Amino acid sequence: MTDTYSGFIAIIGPTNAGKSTLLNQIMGRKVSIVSHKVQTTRTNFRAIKMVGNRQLIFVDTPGIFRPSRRLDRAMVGAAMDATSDADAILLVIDAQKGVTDTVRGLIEKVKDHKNLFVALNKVDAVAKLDLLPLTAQIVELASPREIFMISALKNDGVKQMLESLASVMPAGPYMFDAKDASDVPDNLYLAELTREKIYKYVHQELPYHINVVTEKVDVDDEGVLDIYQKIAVQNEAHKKIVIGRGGAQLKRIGTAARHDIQDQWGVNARLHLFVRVEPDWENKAENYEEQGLEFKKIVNSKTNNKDK
Ligand SMILES: Nc1nc2c(ncn2[C@@H]2O[C@H](COP(=O)(O)OP(=O)(O)OP(=O)(O)O)[C@@H](O)[C@H]2O)c(=O)[nH]1
Ligand SMILES: [Mg+2]
Repeated sequence: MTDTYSGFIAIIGPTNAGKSTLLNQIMGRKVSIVSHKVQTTRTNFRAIKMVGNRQLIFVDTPGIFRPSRRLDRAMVGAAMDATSDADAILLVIDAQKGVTDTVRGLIEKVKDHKNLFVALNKVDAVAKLDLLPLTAQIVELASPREIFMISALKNDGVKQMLESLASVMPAGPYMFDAKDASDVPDNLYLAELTREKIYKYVHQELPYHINVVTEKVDVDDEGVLDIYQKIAVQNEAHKKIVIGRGGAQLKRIGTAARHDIQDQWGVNARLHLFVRVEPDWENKAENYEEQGLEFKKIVNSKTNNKDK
C-alpha cells in the first residue's frame, strides 16, 4: 500500500492579485472566473489536484478589500474562514502593487500559520530587480516557508510551487476521490461563466450589483442544452444598460457566455437570458445560498458591523 497525503490550501490575497487565474492554471481548466475588475470571486470554491499520491484541496477565496455592503462582508468573511482550518496558506500578492495596506493587514492575520507560503504573482509584468526589495519586505513582515515568483498567466513557476505545497500536506487518507475535480455546482458554474462576461463587457461599478442565477437546464433529443438564466439587476436604469441599444449588449454577453459554456463542457447549448429588476437581491437569502454563502453568517457580520 502506498502512503497517502491530503490537505487543504487556502488561496488568499487582495482582490485582483490573480488568485483565480492561478487556480485555473493549476487545474488546467477554468474552475473559477477571472476579470480585470476587482472583487470578481464572490465565494469559496474548492478544487482538488492530485500530485502523485498527494491530494491538494485548494480553496479559492474572494479577494480581501475594505467591505462596505452586506455581500462584501460575506465575501471577506468567507475568505478568512478558509484560513482557519487550512493545512497551508498561499498568500498571493500582485508584484506590481507590492505590499499594500491590505497585504500588511492580511500578513498580520496569517503570519503565525506554520505553513504560510507567499506567491509573488505577475512577475511577467515587473522588472526582475524590483522583486528583491519586495521579497525582503515580505520576509521582514512574516517568515513564510517559501516565496514563489510566479506568473499565473504565463504558467511560470507554477509547477515548482505545486511540488513545494504538496510536500507539506499531512499524511492521511484522501478526503475526496483521487482525481482532479472541483466542487462548484453545475448551475452555479454556468451562472459564473455568464457573470464573467458581464464583468468583461459592462463598464464600471455595475457588475457588482448584478447577480446571475441559472433557473433551468433542459436537454433536447440531440443533446443540446437549453440554459435559462436570470440576470438580477437593481433598477430600470441598470436593466437598460445590460440590455443595451436594441439588445446589443445582452446579445454580446449571451454569445460570449454560450461559446465559453460550449468550450468548457464540450457541448452544444442555447442560452436564454432574462434581465429582471430585483432591487433587493443583495439582501435575499436564496441569492447567497445559490452562491454557497451562508445567509446567517452574513446577517451576523452585519450586526457586528453596527457595533463599530
Ligand atoms: N500580467 C499578469 N496578469 C495576471 C496574472 N495573473 C492574473 N492576471 C490578471 O489579473 C486580473 C485579475 O485576475 P483574477 O484571477 O480575477 O484575480 P483574483 O485575485 O481572483 O481577483 P478577485 O476574485 O477579485 O479577488 C486579470 O485581468 C488577470 O488576467 C499574471 O501572472 N500576469
Ligand atoms: Mg478571484
